[in-house]
Amino acid sequence: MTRKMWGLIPVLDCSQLLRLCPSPCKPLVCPITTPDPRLDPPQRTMSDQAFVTLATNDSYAKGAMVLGQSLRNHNTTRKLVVLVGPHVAEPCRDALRSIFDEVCVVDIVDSGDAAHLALIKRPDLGVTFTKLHCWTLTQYSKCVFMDADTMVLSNIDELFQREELSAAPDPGWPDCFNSGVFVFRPSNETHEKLLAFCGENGSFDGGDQGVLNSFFNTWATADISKHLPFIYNLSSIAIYSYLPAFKQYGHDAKVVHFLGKVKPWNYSYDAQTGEVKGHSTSPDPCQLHPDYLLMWWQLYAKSVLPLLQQAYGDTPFNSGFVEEREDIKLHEDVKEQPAASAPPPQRVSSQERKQRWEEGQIDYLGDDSFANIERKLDSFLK
Ligand SMILES: [Mn+2]
Repeated sequence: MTRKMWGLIPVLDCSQLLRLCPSPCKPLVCPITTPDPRLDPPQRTMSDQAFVTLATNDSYAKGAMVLGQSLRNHNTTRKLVVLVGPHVAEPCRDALRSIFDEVCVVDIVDSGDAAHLALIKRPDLGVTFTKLHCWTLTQYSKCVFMDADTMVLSNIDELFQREELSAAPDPGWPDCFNSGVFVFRPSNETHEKLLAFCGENGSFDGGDQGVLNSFFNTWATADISKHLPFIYNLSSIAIYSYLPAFKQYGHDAKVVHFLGKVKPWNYSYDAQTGEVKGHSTSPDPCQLHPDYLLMWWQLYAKSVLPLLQQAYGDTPFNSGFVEEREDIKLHEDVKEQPAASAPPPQRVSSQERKQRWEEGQIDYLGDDSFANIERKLDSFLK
């Protein structure tokens, strides 16, 4: 029905979704049990397990701060670790230090070890090698890696009951896992094997996801307990490609992943009106769900920006906030006068809209906004 109505290409169909889950009746109930404190002393579990993320530049550092703060807000009992690339500015590292337990600077170029040798063979995979560095965090027995463009919506400490390598399916090719959220066991041996593998085989997608899927190549078939439910890595792209599923299961989402070229920090935020700005000027159509995007900015405004302001002091930096400028006010005055000869906005026919949608030209904030699609769906699903 979705296909007929909207010409959407569902990324996950029902059978694929149900395959992720042990019971067709309760597809989102997964076999995660609460640990018995008598068997597994919590203080031990807490200090030798960690959430790990990666920031390669100042923009991703902001993402990492929002992620770290979202984990704190949901009372994680695990340590928080961020790997930072050599280009992350000192004030950003300072701000990261106030959220994370550990800030590890990873400079593969200076490392002089196997990672550096691999980098010489494959200079295109620099960021991937930096990410693979998470396997060297052997002070922890188990970790959950999360991309800096993710944000948690509830406590997800139960992920530590999963084994390496557990991850959720990728919405684009569900037989591959998405490497934005995964459970792993730090090990120097695994790290070296991964580097050697990388140097020899490269990456089929040019990034870490290709390498990791080729390395952990039995994920799709060997052990269903290593398939994390999709709610642990809900990519904003998938919301629009299978909206009825999002309506059915979306409220259980625990991690949102801002997949795609445009990231939350590419927008700006108007603190006065509480609105996220900058959609129309973006070259790529916005694929981020407006509610999650707003949540990201609200968290940033409340908890991250004050840390950055403190760290930067008088030095100017890109806060991402819309500044109230005199020229904007001037512009408003000019607007009061009747517009001279601007053509009226063209109405697009339903057929044309369908065609544009299929070509990927989606007006997420206008005709194809989530609210409009939802209204249309509601009228069919009643
Ligand atoms: Mn990502």
